[in-house]
Amino acid sequence: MSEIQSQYVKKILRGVGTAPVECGEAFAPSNIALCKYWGKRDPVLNLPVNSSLSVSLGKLGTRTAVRFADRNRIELNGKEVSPEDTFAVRILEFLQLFFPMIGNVHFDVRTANNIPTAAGLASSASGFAALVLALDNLMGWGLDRKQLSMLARLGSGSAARSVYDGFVCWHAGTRKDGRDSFAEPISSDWKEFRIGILEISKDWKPVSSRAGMKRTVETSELYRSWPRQAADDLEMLRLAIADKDFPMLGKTAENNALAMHATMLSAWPPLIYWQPETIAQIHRVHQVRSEGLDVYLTIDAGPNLKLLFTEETEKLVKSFFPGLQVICPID
Ligand code: 2P0
Repeated sequence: MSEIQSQYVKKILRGVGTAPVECGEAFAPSNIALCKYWGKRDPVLNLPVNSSLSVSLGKLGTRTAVRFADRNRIELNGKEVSPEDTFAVRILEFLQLFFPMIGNVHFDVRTANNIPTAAGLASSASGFAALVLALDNLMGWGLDRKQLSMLARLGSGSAARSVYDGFVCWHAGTRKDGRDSFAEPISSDWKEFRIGILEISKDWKPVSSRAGMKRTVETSELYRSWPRQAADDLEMLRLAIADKDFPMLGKTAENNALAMHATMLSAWPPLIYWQPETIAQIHRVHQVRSEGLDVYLTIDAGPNLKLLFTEETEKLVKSFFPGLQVICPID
C-alpha cells in the first residue's frame, strides 16, 4: 500500500459515517468493453491513458460476502485460497487500503464467479466492484456510485465500470490526483442489443492484462496512435448507442478491439492472446457477415470472442455459433 493510495482513499471517505453490520454482501456484473481500456498513465492510482466504454453483463459476474474475522480467509468459488496466492494477495492488499479508516483487521472474504476467472472475461472487473460494494455494505458507509467506482478502480481499472448495469463510460480524467477518473452510466433502452460469449478456452492467461498493457505502452510503436483512435471510437459509440445504430456500433467496436490487438502484436516480446481456434472463429464471423448477417466481434486480453448482434438475428447467429452464451445486457 502506498502513501498516495491511502491518501486517495482517505479523501474519498472523508466525512462518511459508519454503521457496521455482521456481513456485507453484494453482486457486481462483469463488463465487456466496446472501446477498450489499454494503457495506464499512472499505475499507482490506476489511471488510464484513454477513456473507455463498456456494457455490463446483467446476471453474469461476481457475488461477494465479506466479514471481520480472527485471521484472513479468502474463498473463491467455494474453495479456500492460500493467502500467498496472487488472487488472495491482490484482495488483501486492496482491503489494506482501508486500514487507516477501519484499523488493522482481518477479513473473511467469500467470492464466487459465474464466469471463468481470468480467461479474458473481465472477472477482475466484477470481482473488485463486488468487493467494494460488499465492503461499503459491511461498513454501512452508504457511498454513491461515483465514489464506489473511484474505489473499485484502485483494485482493477475495469472494475470502475462494473458498479453499473447497462452501457457505461469510464472517463480517463486528466487530474494527477485521480479525482476525475470514474465511470458513469449511459442511459439507453436498447433492449434488442445482444452479446454472445463464444468460449474458446477456460485456461488462465499466460500474461495478465496488467503486464500486457505495460509491455505494450513501453515497447509498441503502434501504441502511439491508440489514444487518438480510442477517443474517436468512444464518440462514435456514444452516437451509435443514442441512435440505436447497430452497424455503426458493431463496426466501431470490432475495429477498436482489433486495433488494440495490433498494439499487442507490435509489442516486444509480442503479445498474442489468440489461440488457433480464436482466429478460425474470427474468419467465421467475417464469412457469415459477408453473407449478409449483421454480426460483429470483440476480443479482450484472452482467447475468447464476444459476438455483438441484435434480437432480430439472434436465432440465426446461434445456428452459426453453437454453444454461444447469449446475454441481453439492457433489460
Ligand atoms: C477492457 N481490459 O477495457 C480492457 C480490454 C483487457 C482488454 O480492462 O491492471 O484487469 O487491473 O487495471 O482492469 C483488463 O484490465 O487491468 C481490461 P488493471 P484490468 O476491458
